[in-house]
Amino acid sequence: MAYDDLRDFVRALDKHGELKKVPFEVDPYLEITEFADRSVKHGGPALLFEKPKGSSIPVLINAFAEMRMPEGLIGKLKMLPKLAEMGAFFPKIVSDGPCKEVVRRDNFSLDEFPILHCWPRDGGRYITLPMVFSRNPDTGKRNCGCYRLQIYDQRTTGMHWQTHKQGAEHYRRATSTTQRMDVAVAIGADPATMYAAILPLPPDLDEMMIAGFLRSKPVEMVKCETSDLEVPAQAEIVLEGYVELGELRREGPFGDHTGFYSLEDDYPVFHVTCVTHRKHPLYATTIVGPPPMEDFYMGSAVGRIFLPLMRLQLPEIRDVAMPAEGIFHNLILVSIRKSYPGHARKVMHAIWGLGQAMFSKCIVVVDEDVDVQNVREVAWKALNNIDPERDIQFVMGPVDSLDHSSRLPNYGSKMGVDATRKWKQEGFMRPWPDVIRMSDDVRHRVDELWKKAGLK
Ligand SMILES: Cc1cc2nc3c(=O)[nH]c(=O)nc-3n(C[C@H](O)[C@H](O)[C@H](O)COP(=O)(O)O)c2cc1C
Ligand SMILES: [Mn+2]
Repeated sequence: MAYDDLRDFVRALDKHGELKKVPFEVDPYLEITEFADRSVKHGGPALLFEKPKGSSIPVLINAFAEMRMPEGLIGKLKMLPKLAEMGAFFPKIVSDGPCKEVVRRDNFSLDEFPILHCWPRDGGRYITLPMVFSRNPDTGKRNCGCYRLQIYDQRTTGMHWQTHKQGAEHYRRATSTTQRMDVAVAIGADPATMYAAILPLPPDLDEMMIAGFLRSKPVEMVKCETSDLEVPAQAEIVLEGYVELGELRREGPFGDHTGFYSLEDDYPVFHVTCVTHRKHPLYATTIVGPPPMEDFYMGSAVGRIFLPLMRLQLPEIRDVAMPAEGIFHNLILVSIRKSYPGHARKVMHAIWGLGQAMFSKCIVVVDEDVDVQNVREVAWKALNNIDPERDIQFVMGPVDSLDHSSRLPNYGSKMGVDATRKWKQEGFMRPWPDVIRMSDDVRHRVDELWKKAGLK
């Protein structure tokens, strides 16, 4: 993760044979999506489209797919709980940076960028992998989140921060004090910095500090031209601007990471007032759609980061898995060391109370001897272990904004399945059977006889 910037990362991908350059013209209208979708489903390389139709700026996609997440990252992530003791990675303010090589206050148009129209029935073109910076009006703390931006015209976009996200919270808080809220959007940076934008961190915990930790080097931040916000100095492209409080506009539809088109809804409007970029910028993007896509791999790494953090609060958790088909929040498989009656339900409620894990639509809790990374084993044992009426619990609460099945936007039901072995203290008086297993001596003997019989 110790890359200086996006192009440094691209060079490394290239050197390791993980990058395919496409030297001929490909259309950002649907065609790049089809390339990226086919490639990610086959474990293909990152793609660099050198001649996107209609723009002189190359498009990078699938750079985070497969296990290109550098190995070192995973090890580092396990150390995150110790972050509080480290503190040495606070972002550093610098006075200038490559993202300012070209400053355009008036003479810019978003049409110059190779922004994808991802799927046939999308409402337009979307910037899909931005780092959106805003400040908490009460505490002054920075937030960076990845929220898509629908292009409305040359200088305005949608601002798709969902209601539970930090950007939306800043917006709500700003409403009482000002008319406008400054927002800055950076596109393309070193992978740790880009990655930090999707981390579901607690409010007011600076993503840029975590990025510094992941890359073992503080992120250098430079002040915007037109506001007091700061952006990563090594970014490829920066859009500066504001959202007008109270101004909402129809956003969507968008072929989303659920694999369905997410519905249209009203979101704030981002007015771009200044664009800065490198002399020859790269445009980093992604597509989402029927899983698994690039975001599945990004999200899986998030899962691994948060397991050690979750275990700080809930040490009984052995392991957690989020199968691709569950698109993260729809299905969470959890194994626990069960210690007291009702323990599985305590864990479900704890997860529903934990940051963005509140969206977990179905939580299945199993005993620690079940390998949650093996979906077949979970299905087999869990389905055997449950008396549905007794072991399935429904609760009401906040649900993901993208959930198209909930009775209301953002509010609906969730399900917890207690698939642990039931105890007497839980009122279960029948004997509980063991899983069938052949005895070791017979297995060893048949190992020999197997060969003798000529079986393979
Ligand atoms: C490719 C990609 C696109 C995303 N698009 C959005 C989006 O449009 N709106 C949104 O609220 N969250 C989106 N997310 C999820 C957020 O980035 C994620 O919830 C993050 O934790 C938000 O940061 P925050 O906790 O600082 O608000 C996206 C994630 C990825 C990987
Ligand atoms: Mn945040």
